[in-house]
Parts: sequence; C-alpha cells; structure tokens
Amino acid sequence: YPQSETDIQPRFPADFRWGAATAAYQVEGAARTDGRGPSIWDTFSHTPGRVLNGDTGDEAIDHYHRYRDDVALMASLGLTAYRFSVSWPRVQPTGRGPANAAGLDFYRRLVDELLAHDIEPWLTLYHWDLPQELEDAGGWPARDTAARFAEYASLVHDALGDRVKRWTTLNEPWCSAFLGYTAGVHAPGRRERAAGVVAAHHLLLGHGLATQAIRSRDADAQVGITLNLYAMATATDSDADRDAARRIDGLQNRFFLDPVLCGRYPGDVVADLAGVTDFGHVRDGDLSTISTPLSMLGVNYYTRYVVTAAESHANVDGHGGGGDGSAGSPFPGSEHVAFTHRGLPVTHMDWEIDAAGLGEVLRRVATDYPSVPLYVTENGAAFPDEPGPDGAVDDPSRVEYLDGHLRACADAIADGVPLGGYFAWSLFDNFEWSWGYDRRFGLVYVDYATQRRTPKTSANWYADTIRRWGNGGR
Ligand code: GBH
Repeated sequence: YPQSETDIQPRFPADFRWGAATAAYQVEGAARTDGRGPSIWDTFSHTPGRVLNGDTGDEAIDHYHRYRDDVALMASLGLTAYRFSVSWPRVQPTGRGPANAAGLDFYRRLVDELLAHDIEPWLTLYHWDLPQELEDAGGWPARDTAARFAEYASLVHDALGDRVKRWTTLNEPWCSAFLGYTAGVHAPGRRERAAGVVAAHHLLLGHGLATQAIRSRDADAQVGITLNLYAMATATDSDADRDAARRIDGLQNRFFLDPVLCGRYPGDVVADLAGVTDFGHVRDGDLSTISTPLSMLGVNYYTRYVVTAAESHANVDGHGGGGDGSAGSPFPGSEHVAFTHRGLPVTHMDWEIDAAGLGEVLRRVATDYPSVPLYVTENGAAFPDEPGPDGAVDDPSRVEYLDGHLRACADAIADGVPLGGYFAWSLFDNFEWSWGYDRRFGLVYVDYATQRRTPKTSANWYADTIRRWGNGGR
C-alpha cells in the first residue's frame, strides 16, 4: 500500500483504543448449538425472500468454534480492544428465566482468551437478535420487553462482570426500531408506522434499565450505548429541502441523542409524528430512566445523508423500499423525502465516501450535548474483494477509506473532541443482514466454503498504522 513520507502523522492519545468489531449473528454460526434458542434473525433469514440469495447466519464464519484462532489473529494485528456482541438467545433461549450455562460459557472462554492476549473486551448486549419468543409476545413494541432486557443484562453481568469493564447496552436502536418494525427490511420484518416509534421508546427504556442494573452490580462499570449517526446535507438550499433534512436528522440522530443525553424527545420530531402516534406509550419517569448518565457514547459512522424533498418515498439503501410508496420508509411521518448523491466515490453499499462527515458528527455531538467520552464503535466499507492469482486480497479502496476516517478522528481530537478509541467494522467478512454474504466489510477475507481467513492488505495496513500512530503519534 502507498505511503507518503511527507504525510502529516496524525496524533492520537497514548491510551487510544485501536479496535475492530463484529456482532454475534453475523459471525458466530452454531445457531442450534449448546442450547441456543431461535432469534428473530433466524426466523427472518429462513423466510424466503427476506435475505439476498437466501443466506442465513446458521454457519456464518463459525466464530463460535474458531474463536481461539480468531483471537490469535487479532493479537497478531496488534488490536488493543475487540468489540463483540452477546447473543441473547444463547443466554436465555426463550428470553426469560435462568441463564443457559452452556451459552454463557462460550463468552467466558472468549473473554478469557482476549484477556490472555491483552485485548480489552468491549461487550455489546444487543446487536439485533431478540429471542423469537419475546417477539411472539409482542417484541419491542411491547413494554415488557424492556424489563426482560434488563434481566438478561443482569445475567450476563453476573457471569462476566468480574472480567468485562466496557458494556454497551444496544447497538443502533434506530435500526432495531425503524428497519425492523416500520420499514420491515430487518427482522422481524413488520411494516407498521407507529410500531417503530413505540419500539424505539422501549429499546431506550431497556437501555436505561440495563444501565442501572449493571451500575448497581459494579459502580465502576463503564456503560454506554451505540447510535448510528449520520452527517447531513441538503440537495439544494430550498426551504423544502432544508425541512426534509431537519426531519431526517430528527428521526435518525436527535430522536436517540436527545432522550439518552438530555432526557427529552425533540419537540419538532414529536410534532412531525403527530399523525403517527400521540406518544401515549411514554410514562412518567421513563425519560429520567432513559437519561441515566452514560460513561461513554458509541458512534457508528458510515456516510452522509444528502436529502431532498420528494413526491414519494425513495429508500435510503436502495433496497427494501416496497412498491407502495410510504410502506417501506424507515422514517414514519416523513416518507416524502428522497436521498441523493453528490457524485463522490461510493462503496459496494452505494454509500458515498465522506470522511469529513465523521469529523462533523463527532464535533456536533461534543458541542450540542453534555460532555461524554466518545468512541467510534463502527466505521468501515464494503468492497467486492476477491483473492488474486497468488491468493492475496488487495483492497486499496478500504485502506484509503480507513486512513481518511482515522485522520478525521485525529483532527477532531486536536479540536478538543473527547474521542477515546476507534473500532473498524468489521474484523472479518460476515453476514451482512439483508445482503447476506454478498457484501464484504472485513479487514480479513473469509472464504465461506472453507472458512479460511486471509488478512487483506487493509488488515496489514491497520496493524502497521496501530504501530506507527498508536503511541501518541510518535
Ligand atoms: C451497521 O449498521 C451495523 O451495526 C452492522 O451490523 C452492519 O454490518 C454494518 O453497519 C454495515 O452495514 O438494505 O434496506 O436492508 C449501519 C446501518 C442499516 C446500514 C441497515 C445498512 C441496510 C438496510 N445499516 N442498512 S437494507
């Protein structure tokens, strides 16, 4: 990979976390092993037509059995932290009741292996795999699911709290709520405008209750939530486009940031949703639970939204939009908005590459919200990587993407943003949700036929970068 001698070396704090991330359903496989129950993603991926090519996470990359080799690979790259998620139905096969010891044991082994290699475990409790029985009882639109989540969090903390100090309650509740219950492109595949709004509230309530449960067990635990935040732009300066951008920013960013960090829903978004719900599902005291102080905020950043007012809905990801206008939009009450591009290079997901947007998002959170330590818990890109004739996998576009976004992080830090770490998404190629195995985000290539792992050029570049920039940039 190219390296310019004259490039300014970005500076990072000496204790900056250099990590990579995965999620349980995307990598583990072993879907019926050691008493694991079914989750909504098992049901969804086994429903014809939901996932590209009929792919499922049944085997995924078999991380459940290969975790030892996988941790050794992390160590060889010099990672100082690894972000993974726990599968709720491994711990509670039906979402209720006592812990399934065999399921918890996998995470004990994984965490011990990480610690033995001096890699800090960053544990996410929920990366979208709700036990199917809880969905059958109403799913996230049912208030009881929040209480069930806090109980599950307690079980995991009781088993791992002595070894794990970094806890993330939810990954991207926007996706669980609005892709799962309103757009229907993620599990459980429901298309109900109000259900996404109510689900979002119960996810956030579950986050607050779980945070309190963990803190009551360990006052020193570092607990946070990860949100998928987007930089914003408008197609033109028209009032209509600006209002469209305000609406999308409201539902995507502020609808989660404001309750968690300020204890209130944004008034303009509540007004936009007037035809969707009257917020009768919000009870006294909920917002103070939801705004239980955080130790850290995780930011997942991939791209910028370029928004324009439109006659009819056009889907964000060019997929799952449905034929009937508003039904497939993940933005209830704001369906008449379209997403466009500005002609920048795109990734295999058709997302524009916009590293400056990451800096904007970090500065915005640091400026507009009460101070909280920030971590980039996901950032990365899909490209159609394939091995060359020599078996090597060269991915210069991913190197360029990561380099640009890490430099944006360093610039934000220089401006005073309290950013403490960066996790590349993803360590491995894996099950990319509704796109199945057709989109490769990994720094490490996986040959799904043999499960052979091959570090791509980007993995070697990241290892080298951690060495060069990882000691305060000296
Ligand atoms: C993250 O979501 C996830 O946390 C991670 O698991 C995922 O692998 C990664 O991004 C890369 O996508 O095409 O209509 O099915 C980021 C937000 C939301 C982006 C879902 C992809 C697909 C919607 N993602 N979206 S659709």
